Amino acid sequence: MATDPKQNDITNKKLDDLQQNTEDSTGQFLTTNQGLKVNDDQNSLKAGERGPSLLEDFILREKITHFDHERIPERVVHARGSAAHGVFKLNEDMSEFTKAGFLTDTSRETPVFVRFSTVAGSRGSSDLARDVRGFAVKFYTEEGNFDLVGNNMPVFFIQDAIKFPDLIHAVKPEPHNEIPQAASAHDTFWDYISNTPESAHMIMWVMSDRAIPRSLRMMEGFGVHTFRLVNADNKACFVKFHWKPVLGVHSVAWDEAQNISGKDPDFHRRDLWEAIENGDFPQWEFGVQIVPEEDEHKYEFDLLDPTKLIPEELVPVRRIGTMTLNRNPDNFFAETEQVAFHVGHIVPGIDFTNDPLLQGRLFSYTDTQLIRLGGPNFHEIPINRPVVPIHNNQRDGHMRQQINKGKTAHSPNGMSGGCPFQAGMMQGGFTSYPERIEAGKIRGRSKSFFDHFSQAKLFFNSQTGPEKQHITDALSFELGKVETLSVRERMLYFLSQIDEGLAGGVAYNTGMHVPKDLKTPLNQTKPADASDEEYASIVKEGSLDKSTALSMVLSSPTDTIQTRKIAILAADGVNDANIETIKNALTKAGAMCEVIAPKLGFIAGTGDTPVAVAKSLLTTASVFYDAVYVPGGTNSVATLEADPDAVHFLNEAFKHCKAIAFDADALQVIKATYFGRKLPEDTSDATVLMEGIITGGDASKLAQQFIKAIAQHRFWEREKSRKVPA
Ligand code: HDE
Repeated sequence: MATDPKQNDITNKKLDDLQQNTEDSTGQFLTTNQGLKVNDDQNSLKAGERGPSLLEDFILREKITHFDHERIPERVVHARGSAAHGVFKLNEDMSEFTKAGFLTDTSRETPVFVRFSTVAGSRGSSDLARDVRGFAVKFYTEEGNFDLVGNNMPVFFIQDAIKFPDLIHAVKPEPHNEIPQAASAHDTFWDYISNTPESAHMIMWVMSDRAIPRSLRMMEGFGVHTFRLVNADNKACFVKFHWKPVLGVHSVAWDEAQNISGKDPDFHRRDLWEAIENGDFPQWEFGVQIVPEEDEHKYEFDLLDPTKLIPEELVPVRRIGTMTLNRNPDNFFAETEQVAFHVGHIVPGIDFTNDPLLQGRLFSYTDTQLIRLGGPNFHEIPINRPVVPIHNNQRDGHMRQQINKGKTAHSPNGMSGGCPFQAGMMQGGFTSYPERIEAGKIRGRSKSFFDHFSQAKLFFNSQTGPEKQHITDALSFELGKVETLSVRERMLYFLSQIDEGLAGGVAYNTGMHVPKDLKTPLNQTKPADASDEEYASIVKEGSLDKSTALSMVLSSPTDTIQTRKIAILAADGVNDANIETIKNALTKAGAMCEVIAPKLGFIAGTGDTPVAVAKSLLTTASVFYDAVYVPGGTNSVATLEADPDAVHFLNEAFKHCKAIAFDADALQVIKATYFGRKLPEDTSDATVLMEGIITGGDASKLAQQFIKAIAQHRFWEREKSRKVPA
């Protein structure tokens, strides 16, 4: 159950107090970094009014030097991010499984800081690139920080950390010309993938609409790896972590995503910021899939393999708490940029498994902060500080903030009475789960990791028709941009291992044939020392044909229009009474309406009140809205019908499968569009003319039908006729 998000300010205040390092210049004099009041910040010190500047000008030099050093290295991956503060509230005591305080004490509110990101692009790249999204949560718990550094997809491309640099080199812009930015649609990426069969499952996810979310607020989150929970009796179980967005999981259309990338590269960042400013606090339910230790080998996949998920039909997701994001950062750099996540930041009650990807990550995250944040004291940056005190014998290093008192910095010591003491288990000291390991030292992988295609098939088969079509289209787009024909060919063969129809569709769109076999086989599909028989026993087709939870369309609620954005197209002479009725009904249902007209300012309504225009056709576009309403009014209709931008707006909304409602007397505007020509003439009583296209009736009846349509999110079935000139 969701908590009332507006109650949570106390926790944020607590976090601020504990990490205090804020500055407010209101009413203050300008000073140098040494606290000297500055008398002139606009002119440098010169020898005479027209003379040379003087080296003596320490104020100029301090200001410019600081400026010269403003940039720090961007994250090598996940450089583009947006973040927010919030709170986590547990609803169900999990002490049966874990001793972690924030998962057992339902009275606690744990402050969190969450950073969402894309992976491939640089800091300034577009939010709507086709990409997996980072979903990293820092819980400031009373036992220290716990970071759940996950993604919006439950699996990953590779099974072993040693492959990560190659994967990232392949997806990043190509090294000779640094093209393309934030896009996987290029030769090196697909060359790598076509030689990496273990990526099959993840490729299905990134080619699905999950890779182009409608909003960061409408994404699921996953811890990806299997972790361990450990209870007070030191009994462990396996766990997968989930975030389920209360608003459901929704995407935009690929053509829409590409348009948005040009018109507003900050689309997701802006959306998150504005939702929080408006008090529409994004919420997720926190879920766990728990597998008893004795069931470790029960499934047809290996729990340690990060290219596999546990289907929700096999192990349901228990929703145990709610996270609410309720405060925007005060300063992007200090917080969103300097936040340092690490999978190794854990608390008693949670532990790792031997997933080889997770094990490699345990090294990487501290290492990356050292170069990015400049030294070992990055934990002292306010956003990274735990809310509990730190006591240890670590000292010095670049930019040390802590002034440690006393003369001992060694342990064991007698001079300081042995302080700081080691904490025993009963005193909350962290102890690693004593997993028993007996093994030879090898470079290799378990045979249980070699079934690369079963879950890729499960994912593809679980999609609805339009979702499958989107995957085919996305692959056709990506491979269509690949210039090396042998790479395309290998990929078609690769896809044929997942689904013949999928491979055939992509082959058709790219003017190729699906090869029956390859001259050089796909690497690593089969363990080198496995017989065909043994291999057949590894590749057990799963016990499931389909999993509803894998389809966004089938698993997301279609009964809410909370925070959807609706465009109202209008011009002088519009029926302002109808605008009011529709706007009130939609706003009451939680949506946001904006009037869009040929120019900014006000337009005259048929009633007495002028109507305020939020955006002009020049400054906005239909890709920024979830639905469109065209009110009547003779002059408004005549203006819009003759305005190519208004007609384009509607064509595009149609092409992107959005709900469109119009008053019966606005039919002329619709008739001017491409799709209007195909509509039946019946405009009687709140009639649905085609999926998601509604008209007629009085404004309040129309509003009710419109709300139902907007709640469907998109009418993908309409895509068959989507070759619209928009
Ligand atoms: Fe990361 N990853 N990663 N990663 N990752 C980083 O750490 C790395 C992986 C993820 O908003 C880096 O601070 C390796 C999987 C997120 O600040 C770096 C491997 C998953 C973020 C790094 C992986 C992730 C990062 C770059 C393979 C999903 C952004 C900057 C073993 C479960 C966090 C930084 C933020 C960031 C390394 C694989 C998620 C270089 C070596 C799998 C959400 O340390």
